[in-house]
Amino acid sequence: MSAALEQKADEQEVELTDGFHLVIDALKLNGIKTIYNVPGIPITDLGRLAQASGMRVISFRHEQNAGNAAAIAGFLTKSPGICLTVSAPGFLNGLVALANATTNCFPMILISGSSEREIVDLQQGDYEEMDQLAIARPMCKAAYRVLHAADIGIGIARAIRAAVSGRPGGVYLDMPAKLFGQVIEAEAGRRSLVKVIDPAPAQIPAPEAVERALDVLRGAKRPLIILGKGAAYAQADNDIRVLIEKSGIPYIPMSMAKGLLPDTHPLSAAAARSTVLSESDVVMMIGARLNWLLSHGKGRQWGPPGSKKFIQIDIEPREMDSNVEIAAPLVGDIGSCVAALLRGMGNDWKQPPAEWTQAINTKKEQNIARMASRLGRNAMPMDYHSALRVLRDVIKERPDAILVNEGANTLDQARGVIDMYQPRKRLDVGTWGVMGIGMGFAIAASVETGKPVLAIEGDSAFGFSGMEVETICRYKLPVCVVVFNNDGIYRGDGVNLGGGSDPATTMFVPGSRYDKMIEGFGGVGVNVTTPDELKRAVDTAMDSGKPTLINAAIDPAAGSESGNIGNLNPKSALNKKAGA
Ligand code: OXT
Ligand code: ADP
Ligand code: MG
Repeated sequence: MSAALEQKADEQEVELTDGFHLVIDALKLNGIKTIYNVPGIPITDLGRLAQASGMRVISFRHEQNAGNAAAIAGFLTKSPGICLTVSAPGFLNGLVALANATTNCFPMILISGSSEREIVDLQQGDYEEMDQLAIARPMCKAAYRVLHAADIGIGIARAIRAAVSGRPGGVYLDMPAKLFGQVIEAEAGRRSLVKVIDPAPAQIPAPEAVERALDVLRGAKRPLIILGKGAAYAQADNDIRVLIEKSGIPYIPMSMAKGLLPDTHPLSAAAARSTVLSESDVVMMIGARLNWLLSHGKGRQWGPPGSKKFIQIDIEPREMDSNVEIAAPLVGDIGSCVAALLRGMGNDWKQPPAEWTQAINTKKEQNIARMASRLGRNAMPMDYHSALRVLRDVIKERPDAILVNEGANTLDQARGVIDMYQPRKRLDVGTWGVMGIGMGFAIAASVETGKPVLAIEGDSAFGFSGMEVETICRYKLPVCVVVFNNDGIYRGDGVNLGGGSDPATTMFVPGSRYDKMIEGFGGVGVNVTTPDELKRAVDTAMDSGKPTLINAAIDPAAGSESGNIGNLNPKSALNKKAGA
C-alpha cells in the first residue's frame, strides 16, 4: 500500500480493497461460481477468500486434473471454467489442459500466479521463475497479464470474452504475486470491475449462404448430416432435432455428440458409419471438423474422389476448406444457422429417396445383429463386450447420468456399445485422444450438473488422474469409476522382446486391485469378475451416490493394439520379434 493511501485510509476511514478481493469480485460479477485449483504460493489466499465469499472452490491433487475439470465445465455450461494454479511448475501442469481445451474448443481460463516481472525478465532466479505469458501464448486462444489491481476487472472481462466468443477456447491470465497484495480504494475498485455484456454474441449467417446450403441439400440423393461436439456445445438441441426429423436426413454423431438425439433414433446411421461416409453424395457437418477423426474428408473411407459435396456449419470461417472444398460454407453460430435453415426449408421439404434410407437400414441391421451376438457371449474372464453390455443397461435405465470414458479399447468399444439418450452426457478424450481427462471431467461433471457420473476407464487411462479419487471422496461426489483392468495398455499379455526380467513396456502389475485405492480414502471399493457382479456394484453405487471404484477384471488378451485406430500406430518393418 502506498504511504499516501495508508495515511488517507487512517485519517478518513476509507474503505480499501486488494488484488485478491478484486479477482473474486470480478469473477462473481460475471456469474462465475466455481474455481478448480491446486493451492500454493502465491494463490493460496485467493482460494481461501473465494471460498469465504461463497464461491465453490474444488482443490485437486494435480493441476492437470483441475484444468481438465475447468475445461469440461466450460463445455457443459458455455461459461468459461476457471482453473487456478501456482507459478512455473503448477502453471505448466495446467498448461496441458489449457492446450487441450483450446484444441477441443472448450472455453476455460487458466489463472496462474507468477513471479516478479523485474526478476523474471532479468533471469535472476526468482522463486519458481518462468516467463509464463510467453510460454502460454502459442498454446491458447489469448493470453494476458495484469500488473495493476485497477486492471483486474478489465483483464478478467477480456479473458471471459476471448474464451467464449466466436470459436470457444482456452485463455491464459498471468497474475504476478505482487498484484494480489496491491491495495486500492474500494470504490475505485468497484468502478474498475466490468460485467461482460453479451459475451458470446449470436453470429447470424448471411441469407445467401443459407440459400446456398439449402440448394445443395435439395439437390442431394444420398444426404448425410454429421453432428459434432460443437453442436452439443451450442445447446440448440431442439432445433437440431427438428432439422433432422423435418429433413429426414440420416445423421451420425461424433463421439461427444452422441445423445444429442437419442442414439436409438431411427435416423441415426451410427451403426452404418462406413456405408454413409462412402456412399453419401452431400454431407452437412454441424459443429464437426474434417480432421483425423473423419479422415480429413478424403481417401477410401469417403468413396471415389469428387463423389461428394460438403456443407459446413461452423462459427470459425477459417475452418472452411481446411481439408477439402466446402461447396456451401455456413458461417455463424449453430443456433442461428440451424434456425435459418429451418425457416428456409418451408413446408414442402422432400425427404431423401427411400432407397437411401433403406440401404442404410439394411447395413444397420447387419451391424446391430453382429454387435448383439458379441454382446450375448458370456466370456469368462470378461471381455469388453460382456462388461459393457451391463453398463449399456445402466445408462439406459439412468439416461441423465453422465458418462466419462477414456482408454483405447475401453473407449472405442464403449462408444459403440453404450447408447446415449440425452445431450452432453458423454464426455471423452476428444480431438487429441488424450489420456488423463477422466477424474477431472468426472469431478466437474458432478459439480456443475449435480447428476450422477459413471466413469469407464482403461487401467492405463485411469492412472493418469487416479489420485483424484481422494478428491472425489473428500467432496463426497456421486461418482462411480469402473476400471477396465486388463493388466496393461491395450493388452495385458505383452512380452519383453529383450527377454530380460523387466515387464513388457505396455504391461502393469498383473491382477492389480484398483478398488483398494479408494478404500484408503473412505470410498467404496469393489472387485468384480462377472457381468452380474459388475451390474450389481454399479447399481448400488449409483443408488447410494457414494464415491465408488469398481475394479473390473478384463481378459488381458481381449484388446487390440490402439483399439480401433491401430492403423495410425506405426510398426517397425525391421522388428521381426514384434511380428511386424
Ligand atoms: O460401419 P462399419 O461396418 O465400419 O462399422 C462401424 C459402425 O458402423 C459400427 N457401429 C455399430 N454397430 C452396431 N451397433 C452400434 N450401436 C454401432 N455403433 C457403431 O461399429 C464400427 C465402428 O464404429 P465407430 O466406432 O463409430 O467407427 P470407427 O471406425 O472406430 O470411427 C473412427 C473414429 C476415428 C472416429 C473412432 O475410432 C474414434 O473416435 N476414435 C478415437 C480413438 C482415440 O482417440 N483413442 C484414444 C487414443 S489411443 C492412444 O493414443 C493411447 N495412449 C497413448 C497416450 C495418449 N493417448 N495420451 C497421453 C497423454 N499419453 C499417451 C495410451 C497410453 S490409449 C492409451 C491407454 C490405453 O490403455 P487402457 O488400459 O487405458 O485401455 P485398453 O485399451 O482398454 O487397455
Ligand atoms: P468433433 O470432434 O465432435 O467432430 P470438433 O471439435 O472437431 O467436433 O468440431 C467442433 C466445431 O464446432 C469447431 O470447429 C468449432 O469452431 C465449432 N463450434 C463450437 N461451438 C460452436 C457454435 N456455438 N456455433 C458454431 N460452431 C461452433
Ligand atoms: Mg488396459
